[in-house]
Amino acid sequence: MVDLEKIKEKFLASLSVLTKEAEVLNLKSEYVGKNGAVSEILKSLKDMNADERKAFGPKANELKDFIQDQSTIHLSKIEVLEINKKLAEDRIDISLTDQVLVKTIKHGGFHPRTLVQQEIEDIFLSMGFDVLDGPHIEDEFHNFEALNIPADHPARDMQDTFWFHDPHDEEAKDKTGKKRLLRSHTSTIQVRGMLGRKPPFRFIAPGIVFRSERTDASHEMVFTQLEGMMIGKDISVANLIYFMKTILAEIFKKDVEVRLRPGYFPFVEPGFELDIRCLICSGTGCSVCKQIGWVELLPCGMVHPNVLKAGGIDSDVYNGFAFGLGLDRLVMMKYGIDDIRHLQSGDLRFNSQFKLF
Ligand code: FA5
Repeated sequence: MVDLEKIKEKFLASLSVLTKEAEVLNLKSEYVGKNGAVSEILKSLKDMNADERKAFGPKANELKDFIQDQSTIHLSKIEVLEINKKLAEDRIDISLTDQVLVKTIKHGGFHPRTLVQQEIEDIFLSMGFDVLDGPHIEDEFHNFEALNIPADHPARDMQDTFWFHDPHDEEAKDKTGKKRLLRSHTSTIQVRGMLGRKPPFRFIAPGIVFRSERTDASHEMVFTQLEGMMIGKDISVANLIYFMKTILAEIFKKDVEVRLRPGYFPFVEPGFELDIRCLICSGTGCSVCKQIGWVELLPCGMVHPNVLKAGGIDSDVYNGFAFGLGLDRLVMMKYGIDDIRHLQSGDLRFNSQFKLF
């Protein structure tokens, strides 16, 4: 008679070392498969007499059930081990994921001009100024005439203007009879801002302007200015200078060397040029300051009575100052940018050096 206990022990010994599902299934098949050892024993029951079958049959069937159950239990154990192994290997490493994200996702950033413009707007807003906007396509009146620069005035040649029509051709007017141009300075907003406002008032107007100029390290054809105007009673040149210096100190957050010299602009009298000591070369001379150590930054002056009149203001009662900050040059000084053309380059390597979103 076959020793069922021995078969059971042998099976358990073999099963205990198995680590793979296929191995367990093979072993199970060796015992209880179609031609397995225990299956053969069960087949042989028919050749036994009734007593033998009664004694042996249930035990053989028990062994068969035992082998099947143990195989199932062992398979579950293997499955649990495999799941745990996978969990350990595939653990989500949050720090790693972050590093990968930082490396692969390109964040947008603010253009340095936007940063400086926002900062200046905040400074002026805190001092009670309004922030105005104006059209890029202008007419002769707002760009020149209202600013005390009549036709044929030599000052028209101070800024190389982009005309939509030939300015010397009297017929070259648009449907409204006005000659159109791309504004050559933000001073166009002086009269637009004055009309409809009652003194005292103050406003700034940042925006792009256009000039048909040769470009170099400090000159662009499309660049940004920030116009400012303050109108009231008894405003003096001392007020103007105090304002300009306060603003520069707020922007640079350190003392910067400036110089004031007479400047001619038909729309102000007296007029000044406010230059800043070049911060690219610390005044020793470079391509930005044209080797002179100073950069023209903030022309300004007391508003000419003719301009006040064009803006509907009584020049016998009110006066005030205006200025036209070269915003791009200010950005260059603040960030140490040695060529204005970087600002318009669209080069992401340049842009991404500044504050990210
Ligand atoms: C004007 O445009 C006057 N409208 C400014 C003004 C306003 C004077 C109010 C008085 C009262 P100007 O052409 O100098 O002035 O330009 C003003 C500033 O813009 C310059 O000081 C300079 O900083 C900047 N700027 C001028 N041309 C360029 C250019 N091609 N590229 C970059 N910045 C320029």
